Amino acid sequence: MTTLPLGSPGSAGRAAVAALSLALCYGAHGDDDAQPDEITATAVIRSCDSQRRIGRALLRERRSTEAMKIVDIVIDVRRGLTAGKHGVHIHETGACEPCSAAGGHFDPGPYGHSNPDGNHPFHAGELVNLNVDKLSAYEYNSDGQRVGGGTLWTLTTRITLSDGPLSLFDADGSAFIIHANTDTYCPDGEAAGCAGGGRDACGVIVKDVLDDA
Ligand SMILES: [Cu+2]
Repeated sequence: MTTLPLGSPGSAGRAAVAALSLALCYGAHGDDDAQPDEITATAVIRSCDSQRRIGRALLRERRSTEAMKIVDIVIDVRRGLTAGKHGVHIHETGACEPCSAAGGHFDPGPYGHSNPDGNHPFHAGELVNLNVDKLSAYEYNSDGQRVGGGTLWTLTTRITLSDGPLSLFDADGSAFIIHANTDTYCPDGEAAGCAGGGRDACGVIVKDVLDDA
C-alpha cells in the first residue's frame, strides 16, 4: 500500500501560508476600529541558478498596542534547497536577475552599512535562518545532494512596509535573499561567509495594491 509520508514536501508550508493568508484577510478587523489598515506584501522566491519559482513569501505590517510597527513574515520554500539552515536577509535592491542585483543588506540607517559580511547581525534586514527540513524523495542538485524546502515564520520591527525611514519600498525596493549556508550571526565580527555565503534564492518584495471598495 502506498501512503503519503507525513511531512511530505510543502505540506506544513501550505498550512502555514494558508494560516497567514487567513490572518492577512481577517487580522485586524473587528476588535479595534482604531487600527489603521494593515499593509501587506508578497514575494515570489526564485532559484538563483535557474530562475524557476521555488516558493513564496507573505509580509504583513500591523501595530502593537504601543503603536510599534511589526512586520510578520512567512517564507515558504517548496523545493531546490539543501537540508539544514540557510541564512535569510532582506537585501537593499528589489532585483533578482541575477541574484547579485539585490545588492548588500537593507540597512538604511544614518550609519547604514550594507556590506554582506559587515555590520552583522545588526543590519535592518537581518532575519532568522530558514530550516530546510522537508526533502524531496526524488530531486537532487548538481552536486548529488537531496533538496527540498521548509517554512520560516518570523517577525521584525527593523523594517516597515509603510512609508518612513525603515520602509522596504524606497526608491529601488528590496528583496529577500536565501543564502547557501547558515547565518552564524558573526559572533567574531566581520568574516567572509559568516552571514551565509553564496546566494541560493531571491524574491523581489512587492506591496499589495488593493482595489477601492
Ligand atoms: Cu544576505
